[in-house]
Amino acid sequence: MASSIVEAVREHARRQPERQAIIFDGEVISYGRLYADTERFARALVQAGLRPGERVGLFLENSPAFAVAYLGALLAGGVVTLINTQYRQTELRHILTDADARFCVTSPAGVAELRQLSLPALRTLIVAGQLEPGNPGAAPAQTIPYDTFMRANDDGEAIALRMPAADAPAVIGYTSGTTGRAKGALLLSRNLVANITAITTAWRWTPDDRLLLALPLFHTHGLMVGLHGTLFMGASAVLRRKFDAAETLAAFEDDPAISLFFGVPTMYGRLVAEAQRRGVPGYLPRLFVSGSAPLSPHLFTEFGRLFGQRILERYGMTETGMNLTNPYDGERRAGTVGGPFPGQEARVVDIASRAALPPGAIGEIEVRGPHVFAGYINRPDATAEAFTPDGWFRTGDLGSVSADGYFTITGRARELIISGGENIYPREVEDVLATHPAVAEVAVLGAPHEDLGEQVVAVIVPKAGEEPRAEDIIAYCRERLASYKKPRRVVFMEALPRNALGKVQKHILSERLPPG
Ligand code: MCA
Ligand code: AMP
Repeated sequence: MASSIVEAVREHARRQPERQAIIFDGEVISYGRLYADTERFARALVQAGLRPGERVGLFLENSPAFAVAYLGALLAGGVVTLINTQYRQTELRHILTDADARFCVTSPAGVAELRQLSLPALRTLIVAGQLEPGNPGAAPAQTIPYDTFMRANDDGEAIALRMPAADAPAVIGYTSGTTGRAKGALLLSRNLVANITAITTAWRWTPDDRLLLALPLFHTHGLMVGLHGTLFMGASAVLRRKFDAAETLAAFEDDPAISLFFGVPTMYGRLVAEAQRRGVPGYLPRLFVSGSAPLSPHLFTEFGRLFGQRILERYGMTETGMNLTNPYDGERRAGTVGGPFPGQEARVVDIASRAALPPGAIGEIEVRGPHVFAGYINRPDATAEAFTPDGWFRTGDLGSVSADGYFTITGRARELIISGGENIYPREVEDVLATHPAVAEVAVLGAPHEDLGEQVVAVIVPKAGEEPRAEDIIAYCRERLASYKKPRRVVFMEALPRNALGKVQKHILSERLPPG
């Protein structure tokens, strides 16, 4: 078995170079080409001065270039730092500085965003896509078009490349922190391999499978489940820039080879609505998987009724990849996330005593196994807090386990809003809104939303004499943070309910929200 994702790609390329790996915009990228491009990218990185362990930011939309840059950075000994393309100044400044990124692969739109920041450590910016003439790039970083970069070592000295070692740091995924500052979760190469081995086994992934991959590759779900599974198995993926329900149903109809679909619950809600309008395609994948946010039993049932298939719900985190899964064979139980993947452990513990709880009792879910990350970069305090002395990772999710081993996620020990599969920490949004000149106090909370699962609501106490408008509050947020973090509702109040210690009582606030 391959000991890294890159090695798996090399092996498939050696054995069957013509085998299809990625299909994008009608173009087929074979394993042979994918691995050849990966080596070229890796050599170009080494030639450009990348040293082992240096961070390479990927701030890029879905495309074959994403896969090449990802694999190439790993083969060159770099550590890939994943960056959500919706991130704006506040998030980008923090992540690129915290990760000390030396290289970044991005789009022309990404360059425009990065140009506004001061990032002295960033040496080279590789731009996939057409940079407008006269675009100065993002000095002081050297800005190079992706195609030029790929040719950089074509006639150069021979550069030897080494497959990533099992213990090599591989990927940093940023996950929101309770303090409003995202933490970089560092996964080692062996964590990625352990998790994808477990996933492919549990879901009976075969080389003949074809995945419709419309999830963003900068997240765990798209990358470490979708792309890794495909490349590990030597299977294929039809990669999309983004999700569209009508296009997805049309793809099932047009390409009967598509056998897998993974999505967040919002995508399943939209597939149901679309199928109600235009009918269910004649061909369907053999497996539909949902995760990243709770799938409501109602949606599970509706989908089953219409599509004749039971969605397999699973549970994961950036720090761990996938932890719990409903069974492939056997009962896929609505409202539950099943049990541990092969080779992994999970349990529910009492929040206060940390003792393991019996079936049915609600506590914090803890997980353990070879898939669990190495720690948060630059945050030994947060890393120490996240683990028990005997190596269990505290997920911060609340739940229970049934007597027959099915886990149910019932809530979160940390304040987190999940909107359309994107995570938002209220504190991040509060910190930004608190700087608005007309805002005296602010509290941000989640409220149910039909399409997105949850939506962001901001409750604002204006400064004396100020009358801010909801549109201005939303625009203020949108300029500074990823657009999905902006409030969808803004409610004005004269005061926030606080407890004796002065802490905002969000559960009371939630009850006091006017309907809307
Ligand atoms: C887009 N918008 C959103 C969201 N997405 N608002 C709230 N929540 C969202 N999730 C806003 C945009 O900012 C924009 O606003 C407007 O909607 C239209 O943007 P567009 O890109 O067209 O939206 P969309 O195509 O409808 O996107 C919805 C989506 C997308 C397809 C559900 O959010 C998505 O791909 N979500 C999946 C995220 C994901 O992969 N999560 C996994 C994380 P404006 O016009 O004002 O700019 S990994 C994870 O959670 C763990 C490990 C796990 O277990 O998997
Ligand atoms: P992230 O911070 O992107 O790693 O998101 C991980 C979080 O998503 C978990 O801690 C859960 O709160 C949530 N999550 C993932 N899958 C599920 C699921 N199937 N049901 C409920 N919550 C989920």
